[in-house]
Amino acid sequence: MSTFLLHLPYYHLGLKTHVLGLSQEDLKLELISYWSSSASHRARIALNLKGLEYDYIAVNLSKNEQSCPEFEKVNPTKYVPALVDGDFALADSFAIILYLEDKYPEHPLLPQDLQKRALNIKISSIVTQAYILFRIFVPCD
Ligand SMILES: N[C@@H](CCC(=O)N[C@@H](CS)C(=O)NCC(=O)O)C(=O)O
Repeated sequence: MSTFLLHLPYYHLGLKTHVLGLSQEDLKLELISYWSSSASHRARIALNLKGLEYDYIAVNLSKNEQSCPEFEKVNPTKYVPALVDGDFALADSFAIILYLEDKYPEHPLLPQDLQKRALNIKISSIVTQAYILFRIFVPCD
């Protein structure tokens, strides 16, 4: 059984802090991802550059676990990665990176200069969109 399926009792968002009896601040970040996912790599790299501790929750894409209804509650688009911060779940590597950057400003990933910052965001946006286009137009086999 995958790590993700073992965690299922906690993935009724809004209940997690209640079930565990903890406050949002007590909970470690969790990254639901998979080793072979390049989008998940992006989120992992950001977490590691920022020096943030997190639990890795695997959703086995080769077993189609991203399609299970429990994961759909976390991310209706059924893609990894998804970040879980307490009772808040956020999908999409780019959104995750920007959320981490805003919430944890130490070890910044983006330059302070507004124009350099905008150029970084532009390039990141192109990279994530290019990946989606690749998935749509290039068959897997
Ligand atoms: N724009 C999304 C793309 C996420 C994405 O495409 N994830 C792939 C793995 S890299 C996935 O979960 N695929 C599952 C599927 O195709 O069913 C992001 O950057 O997070």
